[in-house]
Amino acid sequence: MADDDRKRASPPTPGEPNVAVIAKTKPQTKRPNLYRVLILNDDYTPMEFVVHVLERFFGKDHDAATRIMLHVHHHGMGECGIYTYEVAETKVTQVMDFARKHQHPLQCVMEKK
Ligand code: TYC
Repeated sequence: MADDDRKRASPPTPGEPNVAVIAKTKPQTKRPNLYRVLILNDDYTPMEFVVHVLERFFGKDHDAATRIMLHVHHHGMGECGIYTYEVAETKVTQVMDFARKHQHPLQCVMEKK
């Protein structure tokens, strides 16, 4: 409710209770839902290809990309980044299209945080 729409306190009327209404203003900031983008291990996608994907689509430097790729290689799954819904969805589509184009079975998924 805008300030101007709020009920003004009436002047006190003799003999009536003098009551003021205080309207709380809801904070206008809402945190967006966030989504983790994950890549999955497989036996066929070359390690260098995964490193390249992490550099190209997730802005990782070579060392960070290599660390994430090795984590996925050893643990089966790893986090590429955390984004709002539309950005996460775009990243997943870009990675899946790029992997398909190069005929690698690399899988990329998103999950709500
Ligand atoms: N396991 C793959 C190999 O040995 C490498 C790999 C790492 C594949 C991470 C996918 O998300 C992945 N060539």
